[in-house]
Amino acid sequence: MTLLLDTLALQPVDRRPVWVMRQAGRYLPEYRELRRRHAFQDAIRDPKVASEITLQPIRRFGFDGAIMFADIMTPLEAMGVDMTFDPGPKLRPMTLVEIADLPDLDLDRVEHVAETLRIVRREVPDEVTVIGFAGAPTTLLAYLLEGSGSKEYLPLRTAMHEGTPELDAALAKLTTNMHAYLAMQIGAGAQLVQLFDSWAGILPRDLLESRSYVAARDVLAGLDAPTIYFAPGTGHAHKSMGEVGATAYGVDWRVPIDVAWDRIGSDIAIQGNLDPAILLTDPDRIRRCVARLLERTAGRPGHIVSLGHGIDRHTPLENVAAFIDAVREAT
Ligand code: 1CP
Repeated sequence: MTLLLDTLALQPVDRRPVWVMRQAGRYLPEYRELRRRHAFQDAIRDPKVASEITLQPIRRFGFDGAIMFADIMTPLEAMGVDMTFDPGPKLRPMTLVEIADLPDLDLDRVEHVAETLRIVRREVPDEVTVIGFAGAPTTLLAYLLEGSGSKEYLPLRTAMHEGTPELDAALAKLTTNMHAYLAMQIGAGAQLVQLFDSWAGILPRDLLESRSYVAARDVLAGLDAPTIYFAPGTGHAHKSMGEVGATAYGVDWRVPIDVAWDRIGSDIAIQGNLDPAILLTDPDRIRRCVARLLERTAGRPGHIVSLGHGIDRHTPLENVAAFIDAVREAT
């Protein structure tokens, strides 16, 4: 067992584990250096490069979790969806019927993901937990209908309100395939998987509950590893989030972590939730904010220390170090 896995199992630990979303990414000079030589999608498709990028933040900062380098859209490319990245995904917007009719994920076409995980599992120190991930059906649907990221996700919200059989079919297609994709990752060495529902929070509570949480639950059900469900901006629907049935829940910075924890459930672990903007300030402020965060969960097993969303690419390295040191020193 690792620190992260013990924490997920609500076991008492000597200190709290820490890792951050997007830790393998653009704030790291060694990432930017590799990306000068490899385009984003090529880097993901080459297990040597992808595993190296996964390991970069572990070597530099000693995070307790190593999240594999890929994108939530990677398995959709292996279901025949063409896209580019600039820096986020860009694709031809699809209809619900086109999404429902996509071919099922060809596991041979994501063999590079399995190989990346095998390499990472071999190379990381035993105490570091290897983390796999997928996008949740609502969030993948948002990109497929819109063709890119957006502020409003009106095509998603419209389709969710209409609630047609075609919506059910499109969500079912994404649900079964992301379940298979995560099961493959666990087989290849992922010890923990996180489901990213990054844009679900744009939905009203009733649709989150009747659609997003149900789909997320079905993706995670029966997987042979602990799971984390991360859906930022869902403070309006924390009380029912436990229905997803994950081992742990990631919370953003908007709600105090202890308040979110009580709302989501007591027999679960929780991950978060420092505002990534705090890492853009200065080491002294970061230490104070970390101390306040840790006070809020003091004496309660099951807290994975992290940010409320991905680390910003302009984050100074010394601030990341101050963040991790503050967590470590606090025990
Ligand atoms: O180098 C570059 O220019 C690419 C930037 C980049 C990176 C580093 C993208 C494009 N994706 C990634 C890696 C990535 N994406 C990881 C790797 C592991 C790690 O966390 O270190 C992960 C887990 C993701 C997941 C992801 N991709 C999410 C969910 C997490 C979140 O932040 O909410 C989302 C929403 C995406 C879509 C996406 N891909 C890339 C960008 C910039 C975006 C978001 C912006 C947009 O929608 O336009």
